[in-house]
Amino acid sequence: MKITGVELRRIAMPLVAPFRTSFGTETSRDILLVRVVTPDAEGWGECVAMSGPLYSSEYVDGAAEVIRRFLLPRLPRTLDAQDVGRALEPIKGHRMAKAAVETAVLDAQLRAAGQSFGRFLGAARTRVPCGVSVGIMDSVPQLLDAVAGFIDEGYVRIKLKIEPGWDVEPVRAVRERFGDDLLLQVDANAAYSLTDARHLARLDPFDLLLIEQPLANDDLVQHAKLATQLRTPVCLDESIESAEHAAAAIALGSCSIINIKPGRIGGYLEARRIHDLCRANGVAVWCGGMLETGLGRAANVALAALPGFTLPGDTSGSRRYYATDVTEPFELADGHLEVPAGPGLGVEPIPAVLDEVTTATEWITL
Ligand code: NPG
Repeated sequence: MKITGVELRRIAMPLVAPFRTSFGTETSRDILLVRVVTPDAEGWGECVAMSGPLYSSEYVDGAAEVIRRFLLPRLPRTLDAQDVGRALEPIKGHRMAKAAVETAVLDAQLRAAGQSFGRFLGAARTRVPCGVSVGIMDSVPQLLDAVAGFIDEGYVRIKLKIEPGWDVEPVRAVRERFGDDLLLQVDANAAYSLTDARHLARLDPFDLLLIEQPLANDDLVQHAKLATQLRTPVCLDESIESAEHAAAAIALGSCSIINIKPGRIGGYLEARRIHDLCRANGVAVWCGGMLETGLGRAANVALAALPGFTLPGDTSGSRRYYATDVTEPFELADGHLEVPAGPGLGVEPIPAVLDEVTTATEWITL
C-alpha cells in the first residue's frame, strides 16, 4: 500500500460529566486523530494520550510532535500495516503515538481490502458484553445514583475507581445496595503501595472480579507480593506496555488478569499478541478504554470480540462520555455492543460533526 500523506487533526470533545480518577479529573478530551491517505482508501487512528502525562508519560502534544518529527519520516511510502511496528521500533516508547499511526495504516489497508477489523483480528463473536467505569464521586449517595443509572442502561459489569479514602466504603455500599450477583471490580490507577496490603485485603469479602493496577506502574515484583496477600485477583493495566511485560508479569505471578488497551501497548497487532500469550497461559484478558470517540471505540469493540476476552470490557456506549460522537453513536442493546462488520473500522466520522469539533489540522505529505 502506498501512502500519499497523513493528516493530524485535533478535536475538542466535552465530556457529559467530569470523570475523576486517582490521578485527576477530566472534563473534556483534547484528542489527536491520524488520517492516512492512500490512492485506494483512507484510514483513521485515534491517539489515546491525555492532555497531561498523568496516566503514563505520554501526552497529546508530545504524541503529535513525535508523530510528525520522528514516526512519519520513518514510514516507508509503500508498506503493509504489519511493517509499521518494525519501521518505528528504533524510536523508544511513545506507544500511544505509534498505535495511532499503525491503526490508521491498518484501517486504510482493511478498507481497501474490504475486510473488517474484527475479521482481521480474529473476532469470535458478533457482539460484546459491556462494562462501565464509574469515577470517584463526592459522596456515596451520588455514587449509588450513578451506578443505578448505569445498571438501568443495561451495563453488565461495574468498575469503581478507587483511591486511598475512597475504597472499602463505596465498595461496601454498592454491594449492599445492588447485591452479590452484580459483577463488580475496582481500579486504583497505581494509587497504593505495598504497605497498604492489609487495607486492600479488606476488599476481599466483597467478591470483586479483580483489583486493577493497585501499585506503581513499574513494579511487577511488588504486585507479585501483593497478589499473595489478597484473595481478590490482581489485574494489571499501566504496568503492561508490551507482550514482553505481559510475559514477565505472568512469569512473576504479578497478576492473573490483564487489561488490554491497544493505545497503551502500541496498537492492535501487539494487543493480539498479548491476547494470544495470555490465552496460552490461562490468563483472562479484557478490553480497557481511554474515553475514545466512536473511531477508537469501533476498533476496541472488534478486539473485545476475540475468544480470550472472557471478561466484560470498558467498552461503554458513546453517550457514557459524549453527547455527540464523531461517528454514529455506539448504543447498548441488552448490555452489549455490536461489532462493526463493515470494511476497516466499519464506522466513518460524520463530516459536519468532525468539522465542528476540530481545533486544528495539519497535512503532512509523505
Ligand atoms: O470507558 O473509555 C472508558 C474509560 C475507562 O476507566 C477507564 N479508563 O485507567 O482505565 C483507566 C481509565 C482512564 C481514564 C485512563 C482516563 C486514563 C485516562
